[in-house]
Amino acid sequence: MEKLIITAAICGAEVTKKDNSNVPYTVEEIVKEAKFAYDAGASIIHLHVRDDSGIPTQSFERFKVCIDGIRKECPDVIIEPSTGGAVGMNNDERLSPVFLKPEIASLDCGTCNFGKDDIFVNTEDTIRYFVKKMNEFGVKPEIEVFDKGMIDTALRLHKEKLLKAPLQFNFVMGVRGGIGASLMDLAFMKASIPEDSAFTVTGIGKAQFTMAAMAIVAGGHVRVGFEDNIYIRKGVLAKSNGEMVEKAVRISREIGREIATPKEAREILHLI
Ligand code: KMH
Ligand code: ZN
Repeated sequence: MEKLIITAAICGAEVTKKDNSNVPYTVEEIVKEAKFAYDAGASIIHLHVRDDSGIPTQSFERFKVCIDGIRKECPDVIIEPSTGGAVGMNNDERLSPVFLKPEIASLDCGTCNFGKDDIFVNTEDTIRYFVKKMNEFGVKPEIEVFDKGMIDTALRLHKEKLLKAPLQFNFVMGVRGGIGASLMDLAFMKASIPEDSAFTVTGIGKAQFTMAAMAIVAGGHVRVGFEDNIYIRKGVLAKSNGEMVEKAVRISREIGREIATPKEAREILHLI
């Protein structure tokens, strides 16, 4: 089987130090967490940034400093900034890291309830605007889908040649408001994308490692990290993103699937 690409979503925008004191905020903490994840086997860092007090920001300068810092410690890692940011941010704010011309960035392909009282808004016009900017700056979109209809939206844009093959999907499964996190849900999502696409599975909360195991067996790739889950096992807070990556590596190796280096990940995702 193709080697496994592990993405570490080291920080996110929602989780705080109150949830787990190891969630990184400062540049130094973000770089340290990226390095732990990279050393453990992550080839992609999915990056959100915060100000020092922990408030999510899409500041161009903050992204630049964090990316430069990560680059120093993890020279070949793939850095994938978020264009999702946090609920409530405006489009131009969200797009700012694209102007740093990363190899890849997230592209959220639909609107959904996000938790009990938040709505994560991505209208079709927004998605088109983001794709055009990403194409203009040579950034590959990782298509984030929180539900099956978002795959259909992406495929519509693909048909119009706005999104170019091979597509890279991230199935985010178990968000309150999105698709669930079960084997049946994953089979449905996998069957809905073109055969030449790649997919990563992100299981939210307690679904993180069960969905990771399913993705590994199904030929997909895996995302873990504080953005999506704060526990290493039931009731035990994770010490670092590195600890979560190590667990994904162990599961994969037990099943007989080796881990991709950043160079191999670039080949698999056609980034080179
Ligand atoms: N923070 C969420 C509202 C992404 O990175 O593109 C959106 C999110 C998705 O995290
Ligand atoms: Zn994110």
